Amino acid sequence: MLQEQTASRHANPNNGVQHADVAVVGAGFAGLYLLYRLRKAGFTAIGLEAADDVGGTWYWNRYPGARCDIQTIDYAYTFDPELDKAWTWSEKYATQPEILRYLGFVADRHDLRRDIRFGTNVINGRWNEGTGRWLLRTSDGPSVSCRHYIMATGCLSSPKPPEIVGAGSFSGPVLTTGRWPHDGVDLAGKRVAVIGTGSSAIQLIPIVAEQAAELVVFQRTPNFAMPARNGAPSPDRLAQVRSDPAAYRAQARQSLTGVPLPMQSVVSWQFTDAERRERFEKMWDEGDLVGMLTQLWADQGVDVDGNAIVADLFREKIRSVVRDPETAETLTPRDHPFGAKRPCLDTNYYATFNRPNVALVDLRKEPIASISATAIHTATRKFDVDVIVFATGFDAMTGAVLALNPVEGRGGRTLAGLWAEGPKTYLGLMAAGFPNFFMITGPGSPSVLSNMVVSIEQHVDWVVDRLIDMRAAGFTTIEPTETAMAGWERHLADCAQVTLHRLANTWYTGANVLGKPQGVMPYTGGVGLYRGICDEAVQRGLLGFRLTGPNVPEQCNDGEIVRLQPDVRAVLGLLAQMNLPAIESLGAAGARAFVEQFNAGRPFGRPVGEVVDGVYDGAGGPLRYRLYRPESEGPHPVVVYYHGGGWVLGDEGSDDPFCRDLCRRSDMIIISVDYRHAPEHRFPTAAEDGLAAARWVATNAASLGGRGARSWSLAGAPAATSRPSRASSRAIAAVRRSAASCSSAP
Ligand code: NA7
Repeated sequence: MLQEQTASRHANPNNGVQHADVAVVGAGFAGLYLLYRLRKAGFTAIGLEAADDVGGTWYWNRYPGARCDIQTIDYAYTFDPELDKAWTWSEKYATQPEILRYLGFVADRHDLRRDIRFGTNVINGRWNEGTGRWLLRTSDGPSVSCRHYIMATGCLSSPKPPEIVGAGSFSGPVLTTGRWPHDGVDLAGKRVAVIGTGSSAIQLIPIVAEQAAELVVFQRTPNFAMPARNGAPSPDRLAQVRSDPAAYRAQARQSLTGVPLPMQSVVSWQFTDAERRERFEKMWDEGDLVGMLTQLWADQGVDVDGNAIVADLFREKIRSVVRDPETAETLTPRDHPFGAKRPCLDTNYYATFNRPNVALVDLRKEPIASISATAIHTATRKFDVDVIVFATGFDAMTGAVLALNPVEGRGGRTLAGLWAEGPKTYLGLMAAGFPNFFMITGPGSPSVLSNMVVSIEQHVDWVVDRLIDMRAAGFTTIEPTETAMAGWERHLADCAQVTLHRLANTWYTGANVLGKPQGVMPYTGGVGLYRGICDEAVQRGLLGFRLTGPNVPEQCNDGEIVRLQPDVRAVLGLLAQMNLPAIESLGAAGARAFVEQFNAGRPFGRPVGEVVDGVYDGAGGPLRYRLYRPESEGPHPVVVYYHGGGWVLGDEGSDDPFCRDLCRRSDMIIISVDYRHAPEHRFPTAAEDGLAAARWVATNAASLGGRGARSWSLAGAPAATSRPSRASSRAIAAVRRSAASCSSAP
């Protein structure tokens, strides 16, 4: 009924095509906020929604136990400050029905349903070069002609096919968590199989175990889960939001994950064992998943060893709850770092496996061979069941957008074609060749690695603000350039290298769907940084975008928005914020004092097997060195390391944390050597010392624990070799010649 009213209101009886400035696909968090902002900005907009009501992911995912796993105080709109007063969440982590009610409440409050055609799928969308508009064919009602086409389709809304032989031949009820029946399912007295142990299954399994006569859980990959400890919303957070809502929300917007928590700067090895355990237990007791992911120590998400400490503490917890040691071991994740795959919040998940009516099948040992009319068969066993629940997840991030295929841009180019080897976007917002086509929380944006609502609001604001600016300037199309898109792809890959996400096969990387191209799809650099980059693109004249309009000259400020490696960028950004004096203005003594003071404040480097201070024969007499030996048994290859400092500053200990890291990661001996400085010792003194150090190490490699005279190499900090004078170039060349004659790469 609702659907008919809406469609007829929009239909154009003259040609069966409905016209609007903007078409929005999806009526979840993103779609609703888009419709709100577009209407306020004076654009005509049509929402197209497959479901018969608002809610998006919260409309479809109605399985028992479905909940949010970001605290709901944070998982809420902020665009309407009155909402915080008008709506009160009843729990720390709200249930699906409550979140769905909230979205209905927002839709009513702002009268958004009148712009939405419910029960309507988009069949395809084609860009018409002549009219400069998109034409969308829909499953129901008139086609839509729109200037701008916006995907608010969600990241986890296209359920993944089961990929199991015979899945269609089961004669009993087959349920999918992402498409749960609206009137519920009675599982009392039934023999139930649940396939999958991701977030959905981990929420569902304890509830099914209480209802069903028997429950068999088929697990492919164990996950890290921690107790939600649900209850009333956190009083601390409530107090913070109420006392200064603007500051609270602003902190979330600038944070790593979209939740107002600080960045940690203390690294794991700065804490004792007892302190680390205490920090872990605190998060465990509070049931704060985002806290557990980001607040323990700074290296937990970027360093395998820092991460392993958290993972081990989780494993200990599983063993302490699950009584049968074999079951406990099967439930224990060992193939991925904590947080590299989406960890879960649970209520009695591990304890459920102590129940007599629950069995666990390890699909790594006995994969499902087939499903017949009445049973699930592994290679060795047959499980007779009455109901099968597929909790097998989604074709994440790209699935819902590509389901609208073809999205056909300029010259018949399709999005599926562009993304054949993995999604390509600029800022996760747009793709080259697809004018006026936007994605909210698309691949390449922080999206699923963040509090979605915060990311959605940022995206919607960015997009609608651009449409307003374009209208004011007379532009009718906007599109990213190939250069900008390629640059963003490289930046995404650089960021992914810094985190541990690349070390796990997950839906973040496309590994859960057969044949899907692999690669970390969300932006891993964090919500605050990402927001800054989007703003920077605007400040730099819409860098990376081409804009056209009928009566205005084309504008194209081509380029890449981020050209530095993310870690270099972060360090330079921090230094810029400190507003330090130019080092060359301090004089040699002043600069040395400054560097010493600066280094005293940095985190202590990670422990290695052994650190030995010694003296080598420099060109003009004894000089100091510091040797870093790996924990592993030697002999090791040796690296002679020249510290940075522009020939003027530093000593063998000034790159200490870096040398430790180099030693640990490369499993090589690092020998950081001092050399005499300018201006007291004019060039090429330092280079001569460097050469002497190289010779000394080559001669003494075996006694230092190295593999032998020919198994060593040279390394150095860039400053040591930057902008060399002619004299220094000659000296460096001498060192290189000497090195080439006596070294071989390990
Ligand atoms: P997930 O997290 O993708 O979980 C799906 C689970 O199903 C996971 O354990 C998969 O194992 C398993 N799976 C998938 N395909 C199969 C087949 N063919 N056979 C056996 N097991 C399979 O989806 P969820 O719905 O739980 O959660 C999605 C997100 O929604 C969640 O992270 C929250 O952000 C909200 P795998 O790990 O791939 O080996």
